[in-house]
Amino acid sequence: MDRFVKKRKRETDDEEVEVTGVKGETLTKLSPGTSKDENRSGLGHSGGTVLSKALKWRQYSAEGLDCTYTILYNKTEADDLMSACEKSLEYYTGQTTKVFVFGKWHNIPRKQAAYGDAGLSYSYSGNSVDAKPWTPLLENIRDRVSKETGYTYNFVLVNRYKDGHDHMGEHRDDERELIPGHPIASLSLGQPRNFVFKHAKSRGKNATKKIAPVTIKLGHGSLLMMNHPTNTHWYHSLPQQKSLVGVRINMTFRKIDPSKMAPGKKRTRPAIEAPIASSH
Ligand SMILES: O=C(O)CCC(=O)C(=O)O
Repeated sequence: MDRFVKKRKRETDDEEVEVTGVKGETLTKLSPGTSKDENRSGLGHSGGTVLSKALKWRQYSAEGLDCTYTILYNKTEADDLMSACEKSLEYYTGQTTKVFVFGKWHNIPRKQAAYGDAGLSYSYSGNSVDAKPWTPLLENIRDRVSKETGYTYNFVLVNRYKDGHDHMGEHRDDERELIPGHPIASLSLGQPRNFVFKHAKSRGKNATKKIAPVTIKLGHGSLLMMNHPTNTHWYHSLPQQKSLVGVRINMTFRKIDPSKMAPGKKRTRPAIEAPIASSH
């Protein structure tokens, strides 16, 4: 297929974002459909995801990549949510802020927390942390995301980046306990940052294919839907942007099947972020 990459201005502000897709494809118009998860009226359809028609969605498509992006909260709403998050969210401390990579413990280059339904846990690199119970603030955001996307979520991973030095290495959200085919909804507040997708076959020196990365600038109040099969074929990362000084909070809403969380092997993330990333 004839792919293109071009720069565009966002409708909502003056930030430039890179749009990658398939020539001839309409980026924002979505046809009607119903959710796999639950039926909702007034929603459009993209991949497996049912999207609210009240919002303006942008489609990102490439080989095996299907993402949709919108501004879910306007600036005032997003500012309020950001300050409420800063006041109320509690991040991991102590040993749970570290990962074991290449034989050494490293501090995670950001803060993390997990909230969700009772019994769900978040584990990585030898650590396993129970999800904290939903707070009213997070329930409110979760329910809004559900309403606009037609899917329900029982878990959220929160990442806080104090500035452009904090980052996240390349990884896929393809853990066994995630319900297959269920999208991951990524809500961003605060400092806009670049979010980079790389195709699994085009990473590093063992690359077998040449597929251009896809970069999306995630704005304040934005929602990015990572639809199936994106996380099967594409790694994603939040690289350092050292000149940026603002705080950013990201929430990835997920649906976990508790029966798939094998005792002692409960994982919501690969044990290490992909070694190719220079993140730790
Ligand atoms: O902060 C971000 O946007 C990245 C979050 C992410 O990659 C994840 O939670 O898996």
